[in-house]
Amino acid sequence: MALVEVKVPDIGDFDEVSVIELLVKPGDAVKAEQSLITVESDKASMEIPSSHAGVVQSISVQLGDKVKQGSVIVLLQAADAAPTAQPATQPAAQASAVASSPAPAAAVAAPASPAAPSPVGALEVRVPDIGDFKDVTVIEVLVKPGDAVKLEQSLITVESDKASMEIPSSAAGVIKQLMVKLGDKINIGDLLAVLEGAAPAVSPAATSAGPAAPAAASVVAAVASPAANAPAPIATLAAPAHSPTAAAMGLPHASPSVRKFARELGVPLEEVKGSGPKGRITQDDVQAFTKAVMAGAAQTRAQAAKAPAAVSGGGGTELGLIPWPKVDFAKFGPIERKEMSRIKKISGANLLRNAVLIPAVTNHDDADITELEAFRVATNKDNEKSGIKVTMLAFLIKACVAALKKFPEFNSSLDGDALIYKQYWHIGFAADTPNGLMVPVVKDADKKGILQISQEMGELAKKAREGKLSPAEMSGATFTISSLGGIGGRYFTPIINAPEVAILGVCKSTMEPVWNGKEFVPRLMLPLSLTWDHRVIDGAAAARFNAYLGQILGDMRRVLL
Ligand code: CAO
Repeated sequence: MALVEVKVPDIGDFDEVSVIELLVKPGDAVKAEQSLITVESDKASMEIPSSHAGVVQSISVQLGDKVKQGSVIVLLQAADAAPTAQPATQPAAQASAVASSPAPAAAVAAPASPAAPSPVGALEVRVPDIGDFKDVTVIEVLVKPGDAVKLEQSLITVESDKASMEIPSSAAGVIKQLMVKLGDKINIGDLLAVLEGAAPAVSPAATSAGPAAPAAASVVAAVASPAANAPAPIATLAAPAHSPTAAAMGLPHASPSVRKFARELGVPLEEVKGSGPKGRITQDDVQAFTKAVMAGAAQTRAQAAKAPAAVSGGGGTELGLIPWPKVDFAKFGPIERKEMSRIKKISGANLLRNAVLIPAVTNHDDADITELEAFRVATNKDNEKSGIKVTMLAFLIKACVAALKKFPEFNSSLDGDALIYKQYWHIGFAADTPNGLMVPVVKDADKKGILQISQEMGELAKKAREGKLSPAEMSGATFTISSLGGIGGRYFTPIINAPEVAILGVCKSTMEPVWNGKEFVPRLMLPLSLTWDHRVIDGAAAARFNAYLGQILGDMRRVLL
């Protein structure tokens, strides 16, 4: 054990930056590369991580202090005197070790050269030098074609496995073309957008480490603010109700670690009030918000912001629940504690919201699929060579589209006191994966045949299991099917995947004696469980939906009518 001074590493052009957040306190055990403080210049912010693991003895800086390369941040009782990458014999070595950690060295805007201002025309905005970030994933697209953007307004958020950052625009103008989409992998120099309109009067040029400035009217984005990423738009069984673009309306001000923390808890940062400098959201704010929601205090606010219709009848009430039981399980026997996967944490928060906010009712019914199953088996025989396997789920998707067309409110979403009727039929299906439930979406299922749907489902389910689904492949569903048919069970009560208003649960079909008016005959019966939002749908409509679905599954030729 040795005492080690952790110093500010080489942080590029960041000179004399302000300390805006202290992320640790004396006595805290920190891991190597754990963020210690957040600093901010007038252009960007970044976290400074620890070069060693150990216990914080004292903190050498205060909020508001100006620090620069070599300033001592904390005194650490190090578990191991060796820094994370290179020996800490001198500040520079220590700095470079730290610089390769989660907080990327931000490229800082430099004044444009006199030649830079170009006449009104097309301007290319490219990915600037984003330090160690390579092949990073676009997790948010904050603008769309036609949007007017200001200089340095964030265009997208990217995320590596270590941290996230926003990529701002290097020029003001109107977005003519957006060259990236959710899920894309990007690297330094990639073209993000083409702007037109305003001349980049004060557009920044690339830093020395940045890509070479493209010729003529193209401008290279040069500021990479590491300070953001809102909840990733991962569609789980309960996809977030808000769209990723909502964040663009007023991006919350928070450091990457706070954003990561918020995302893990499923906390929407747009709804958190920041108590830090310039309204910055701190970890304490996120914790306080979570506590308030759990205690019911923020329920009304959450409803108003995320499910407006939930309060359109006149204000929510506090849940007034008793606290969650705290049990020392180890007292009763051996235990093992395991962190839940990120997907489970996100889907858990969404499921809780949907279960609490939606007045959901489930209708159970059975469909006679005797003939359909025979047809399915025959189809699979005929198509043996194609490698495409047709399961009942593909027919269910097609049958649901027909029922959704007949009962359009099942394909709608609440928007305040209005209903949005969607003129497209994108069907999500719950897929069981090692990391938790995912809901890939078969887009435009109305335009696809059973074989195409089966093939797509197979590919999407495989990607889901491998954790390779892109956000785009999990968004846009208008209705979801959760099939446990391959596993078993009779009926269950699935939770609606907001902002959808209904979900169909399906269990394993069984051969049953069915009375045909004269005698009992063996029929293959498929158990259906339809959960619906009672604010939008009533029981009679739900019963009719199930009955119609049953008729279609009984004779798929009805789909053609
Ligand atoms: N009745 C009887 N058998 C059924 C059936 C049903 N309703 N649905 C599927 N089967 C059969 C299939 O025909 C297949 O049989 P064979 O192996 O003999 O060919 C077998 O069950 C396995 O099917 P599958 O699960 O591979 O395929 P699928 O198209 O039915 O489902 C998928 C695909 C991805 C939805 C599924 O694998 C899955 O993950 N299901 C779990 C969904 C889930 O967890 N829902 C709960 C959400 S709420 O927590």
